[in-house]
Amino acid sequence: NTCILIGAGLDCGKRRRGCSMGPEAYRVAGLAATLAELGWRVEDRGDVPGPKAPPPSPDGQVHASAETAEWTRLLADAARAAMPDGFPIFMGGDHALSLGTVAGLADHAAAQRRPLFVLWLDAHPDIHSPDTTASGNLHGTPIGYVTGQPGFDEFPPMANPVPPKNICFIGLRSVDAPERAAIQSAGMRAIDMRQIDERGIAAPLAEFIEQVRAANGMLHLSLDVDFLDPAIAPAVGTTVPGGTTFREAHLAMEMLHDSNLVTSLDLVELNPFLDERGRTASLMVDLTASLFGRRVFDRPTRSFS
Ligand code: DIR
Ligand code: MN
Ligand code: MN
Ligand code: MN
Repeated sequence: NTCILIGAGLDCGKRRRGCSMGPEAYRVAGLAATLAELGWRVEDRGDVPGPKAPPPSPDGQVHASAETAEWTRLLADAARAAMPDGFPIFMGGDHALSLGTVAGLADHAAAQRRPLFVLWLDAHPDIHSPDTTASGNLHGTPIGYVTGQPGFDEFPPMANPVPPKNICFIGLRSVDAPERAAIQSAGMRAIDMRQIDERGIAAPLAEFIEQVRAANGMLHLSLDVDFLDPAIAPAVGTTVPGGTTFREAHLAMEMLHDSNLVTSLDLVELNPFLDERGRTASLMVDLTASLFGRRVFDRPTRSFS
C-alpha cells in the first residue's frame, strides 16, 4: 500500500505566520521513514506551489481570501489526483487547507458513488463563513465551506457538499455562539471535552466509526494540533487549555487504524516557529504512525528533557 505525502504549506488562513514551515518540519521529524518502517510504500510529491501569505488585513476584515481561494483550487486538484494512487497525507499548513482537500475528496467519493465522512479532531468546529467569522481568519471556515454554506462566492463552488450528518467533531472546547447554533441546527455529531471526560474517547468514536462502516463510507481525518492539550503540543497559534491527552489521542488513532476506514489525512496548524525542539512535530508523526498501524508495544520511547 502507498501513502502519498503532499506538502500544503498554506499560511493564509490566519494572521500569525509559521505554518508554511509545517511540511518541512514533518519531513525533518521523519514522517516518510516512520511510515516506511510500518511497511508502507511512501511517495513524497513535494510542496503544492500555492501563494504566500499577504501582510495582515485590518482587524474585522476577512484576511487573504484571494490567496486562500487559489490554494483551495490547487489542493482540490491535488486531492483528486492523489486518491486513485494511494492514501494522501496533506502536510499543513493551517486549517484553511481543508477547504481544498475536502472539496477534492468529496468529488472523488462522489465519482466512486460512496459517501464521504469527515472526522474533525480540533478544539474548534471551524464552521464559520466569511460572513459570520468575527476574526476574519479563514482557517475557522472549512466546515462551513465543505457543507455548502453561503458566503463563499470568491471560492470555487462546492460541487459535492458534505452532508452535515456525515461530519463528527471530537475535542471541542472553543465554540462561539454562531458556531453552536450552526452545529445544533444541522444536528451534527459534536463530542466536546466534557463528553470525553464523562465517557472517554473510545465510546463516542466507536459510534461514529459504526456509522461510517454501515454506510460503506470513505473517511477523511482532519487532525488539528490544538485537538491536543497544549502541555504536550505547544506548537500551534491557537492553544486552548483542557485538550486531549497523549493516550486519548493515540487511542483514537489506534481505533481508526483498526477500523480500516480512513482513506485520507490532513495534518494541520503545526507552527514550527512555536515548537520546542521539534516536540510537537514528533508527536504528530507518532500519532500518524498509530493511524498507520504502529502499536503500543513497539512504540519507541523519546525523551525531551
Ligand atoms: C477561530 C479559529 N475559531 C476563529 N479556529 C481555529 O478564528 O474563528 N481552528 N483555530 O482550529
Ligand atoms: Mn482547526
Ligand atoms: Mn483548532
Ligand atoms: Mn471561531
